[in-house]
Amino acid sequence: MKHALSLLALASYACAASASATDDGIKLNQLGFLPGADKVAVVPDGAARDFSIVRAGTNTVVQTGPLSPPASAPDSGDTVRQAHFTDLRTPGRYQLRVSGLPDSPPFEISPGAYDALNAAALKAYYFNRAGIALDAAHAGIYARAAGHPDTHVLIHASAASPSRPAGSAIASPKGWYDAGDYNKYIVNSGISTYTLLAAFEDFPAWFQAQKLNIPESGNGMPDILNEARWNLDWMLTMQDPADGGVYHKLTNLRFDGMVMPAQATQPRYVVQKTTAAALDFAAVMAAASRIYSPYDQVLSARMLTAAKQAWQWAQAHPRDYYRQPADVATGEYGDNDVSDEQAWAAAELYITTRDDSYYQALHAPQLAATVPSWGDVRGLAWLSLARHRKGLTAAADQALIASRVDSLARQLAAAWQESPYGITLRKADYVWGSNAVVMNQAMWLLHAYRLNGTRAYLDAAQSGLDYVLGRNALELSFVTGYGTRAPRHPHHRPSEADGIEAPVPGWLVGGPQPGQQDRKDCPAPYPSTLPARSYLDHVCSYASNEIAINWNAPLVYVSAGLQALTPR
Ligand code: G3I
Ligand code: 9MR
Repeated sequence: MKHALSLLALASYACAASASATDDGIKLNQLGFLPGADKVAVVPDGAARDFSIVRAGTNTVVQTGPLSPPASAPDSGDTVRQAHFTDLRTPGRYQLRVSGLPDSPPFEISPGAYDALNAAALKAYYFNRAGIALDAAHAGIYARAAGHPDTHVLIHASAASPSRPAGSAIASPKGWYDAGDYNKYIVNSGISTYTLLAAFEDFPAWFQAQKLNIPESGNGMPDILNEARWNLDWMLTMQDPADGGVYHKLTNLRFDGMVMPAQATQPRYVVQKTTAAALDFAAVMAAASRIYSPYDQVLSARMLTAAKQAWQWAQAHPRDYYRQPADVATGEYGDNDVSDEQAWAAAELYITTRDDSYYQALHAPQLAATVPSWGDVRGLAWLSLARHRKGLTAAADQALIASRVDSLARQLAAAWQESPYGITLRKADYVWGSNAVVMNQAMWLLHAYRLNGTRAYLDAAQSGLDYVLGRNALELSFVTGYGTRAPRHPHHRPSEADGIEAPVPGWLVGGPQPGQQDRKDCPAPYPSTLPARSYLDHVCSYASNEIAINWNAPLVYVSAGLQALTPR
């Protein structure tokens, strides 16, 4: 039933999308803006030369302005103009009007524009918890039975050791499901958990005040730390106490069908210890150790010991790359260059211990700054160093830290200025998970803004959130449940299998990218091969419409950061 509905929805969506290639509507952030934010909409080029803003559902004009000159946007195959209305600061509900086009979706100007979005993006992690029943008091209509207790997880042959031979069992409960699938991967957990912890480190007041209504709420710990703890507890079980090595993943041999967690009962395995897993684990545990220390000294000490042991293991096994065993077919998160993981772990250990030998291990002068992703985490080293710059030892090169953060921000701001849509994405950024690329770019820009107050960085970061909330060629908010037009059929097993029409809310889908690696699994074609339009709101589309913990984390960071940093 649900499948038939989704096909119908797809058919009407595909028509709309192809019609819209020549005459789309107005594209803007469908939630709206903070009063003090930069405010921009994108308008398809036509006869109009100006725009007006009306109170939603009325003809009361509150502002008018000129459209910018037209610019052609090759990534989306259209020609567009921009409408700038930053001066409109009065809270209210509005629509943007351009003659010859339908009015824009309504949007708010409000000091709490992203409150609900931010809480939902974080609550999404609760909905993806393994090993716990979601009760109605916390999950509402998305309540479900527990799945994947992971109390009897087999040691895969690739992970066998003298004290843990192949086929023996360990307990490795809790954690978050990685994405639309039910497996748990240390590499991706690393950047995801870190990014949430970084959001807390940067915006503590915001998160201390936030109430998520999760089972631990009210226990004296901020909910973002409660939620992250669920995954940290699992990560700790992935370290072999005999040698400090860390298993790469906990997985079935094959992906589960589109069923609820409790119905997914294939045997689970831990697979191969890898250098990347040990270093990502070391980085996250070192960071978590300092962040949880005011709340739980025992946990904090345990995390630091675990981090050091994983670091030691990685130094002794510098090139144990992940090799997918022949009998395993789930996600790989493989990576044949772990120099960035090494630098990131060194940075976190240095910040937490103030031991200069870790700073030396970073090789800072040789370490470039790049937009973070699961496979390239060197940027996380720079962001953490910048955040903690005031407490570092004399060994740290302060000027280098500031210049690395600023120079990448400058490049991103240049892309933003040149872009017809006023966004930081360039053609090469439309990869699997492109929406997380733009969110990580925005996260970087916010760090740079915190560092040196360059207003363009804040505005460029805003453009990233605007993009994922509707200022894109598809006129879609890419966050389930938020915005007037949002994904209905994410590649997310619970959303598909729960029998509830609306998907689990608060998830950022992967987004457009021309690879279309799921074409063979999709009953309907993508509407376009253009990078910015190659997207399918169909459950088949794991390459454009899956959700993932590493994609949501920078959305949590950015939606909190804009609220915390945008001048009133
Ligand atoms: O590394 C190459 C790069 O050299 C090249 O320029 C570029 C061109 O497209 O491709 C790069 O490789 C890409 C790789 O990600 C690294 O970014 C592959 O094309 C791309 O297919 C690959 O996608 C990954 C995907 O798994 C398939 O392995 C995604 O990043 C990753 O987010 C996704 O993760 C999956 C998990 O395996 C399983 N759970 C769900 C999760 C989300 O879909
Ligand atoms: O559901 C899987 C998703 O989480 C992964 O990102 C994706 C790529 O590894 O694979 C999905 O599983 C598909 C498999 O790769 C091919 N057959 C169809 C599966 C989806 O039901």
